Amino acid sequence: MKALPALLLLFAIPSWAASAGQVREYWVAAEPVEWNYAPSGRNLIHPGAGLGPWGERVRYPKYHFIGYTDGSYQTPAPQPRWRGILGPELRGEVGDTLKVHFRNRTELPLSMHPHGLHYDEDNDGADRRGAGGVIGPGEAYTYTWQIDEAAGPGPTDPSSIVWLYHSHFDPVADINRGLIGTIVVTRKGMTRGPDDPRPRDVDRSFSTLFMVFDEEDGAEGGLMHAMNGYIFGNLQGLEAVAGERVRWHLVALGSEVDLHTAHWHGETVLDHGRRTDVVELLPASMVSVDMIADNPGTWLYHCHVGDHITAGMKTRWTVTPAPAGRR
Ligand SMILES: [Cu+2]
Repeated sequence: MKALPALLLLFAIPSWAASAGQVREYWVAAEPVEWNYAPSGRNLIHPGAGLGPWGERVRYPKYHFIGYTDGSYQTPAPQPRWRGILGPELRGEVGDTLKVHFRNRTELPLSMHPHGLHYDEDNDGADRRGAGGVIGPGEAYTYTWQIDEAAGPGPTDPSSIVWLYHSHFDPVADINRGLIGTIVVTRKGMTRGPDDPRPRDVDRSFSTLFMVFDEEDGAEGGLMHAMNGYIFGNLQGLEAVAGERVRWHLVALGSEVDLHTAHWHGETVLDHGRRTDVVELLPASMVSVDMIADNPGTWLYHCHVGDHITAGMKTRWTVTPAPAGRR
């Protein structure tokens, strides 16, 4: 590149982007919770149809990663209600370092393992090896994860991408217990500001986990076909305003039954250059797609696998009309 264009490019990048990466700290505790897959107690999609065998019992003891505002672990960090069973969203920009202070408030040995980020063996949080592989009941550990170039959006990705994190002491059991969350990494120079690593080219983002939780050793009534831990429309709060640029981070986990096809009514998405309204997911899939929410209404959002529709893997989302004077 010639010197002049390079100089112009430098001025085009916001000043914070030119600085070295930040250290972003998060405080996360694993805690036992009583989870309710259908807090309304009802089938909110087809009220007359009821909850079927999945409604005979909707409350189960689970575990949850809960974000706190600081190291006193007193005040839970605010979290939108639609996140449901997902732990806190850990955010950063390429070049940043995440310091995640993990506290195990359960009676089980657990860990935190991040997909995608750069870590050494002590910070893999897996394989029962390294200092971070086994965090016993009541213990704490600070994980250090680097968001290097290889953890950031690739050339054909949107300006932010999603990664999973989960407990990996006993991965199959820990994931089914609910110890799951998401990380969102924004491309360097694309954040909203030094204190807000969310991307500046989208107005809103949602993350949804498609997963069948097995609560009763495979018995049908305990196979909870959930989106963010909710069934039959009980996932609430997915709301955008007409005209907004909405990014959907889609993840899935589980086993052979967890092949999911996320489908939006009312809008289409752009999935890495492909226009569609259905995105395919397999266990541990992580996909970020973009939508212009320009069609006001309340629309279905569901898994399109037949058996999963029957079992309640569906909800609604809303595009509210833009206020007068906007757009
Ligand atoms: Cu499905």
